[in-house]
Amino acid sequence: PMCPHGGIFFRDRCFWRGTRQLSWEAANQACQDDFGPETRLAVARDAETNLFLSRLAGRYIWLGLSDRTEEGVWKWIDGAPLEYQKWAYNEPNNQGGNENCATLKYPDARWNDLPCGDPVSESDRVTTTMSYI
Ligand code: 2F8
Ligand code: CA
Repeated sequence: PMCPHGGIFFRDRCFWRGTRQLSWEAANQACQDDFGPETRLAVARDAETNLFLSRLAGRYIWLGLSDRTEEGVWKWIDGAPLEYQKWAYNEPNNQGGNENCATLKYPDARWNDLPCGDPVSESDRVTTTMSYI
């Protein structure tokens, strides 16, 4: 199957690689603005998708995963239950009590929680939009 706007098809949906550095909320909004109302930050529902996303991104990206509504209760943005998980060692650690959004790190493809408002949290780190229908 083909995806519009240069998207890449994997499993059952289209993914797009973002290029901007945005907060989690702004990145998610950009998904809808750029690719349509059904598009959200990516959900890494299993190991294969997680690795696919990491390779497609080639850099740090936001996942559609947060515990913003209830600390410690991580929820995928599409409402799917959090079954597969790939947190980095000692993560999520809610550093400073303010880390409620998950990133997919690169190149190890493990997850870390970061402040949702961070566009770029370290000089060698780039957070981008990643989205799916
Ligand atoms: O050591 C892991 C730790 O590294 C940083 O904090 C020192 C990350 N925070 C930022 O990059 C803002 C933490 O999220 C991470 O857990
Ligand atoms: Ca963290």
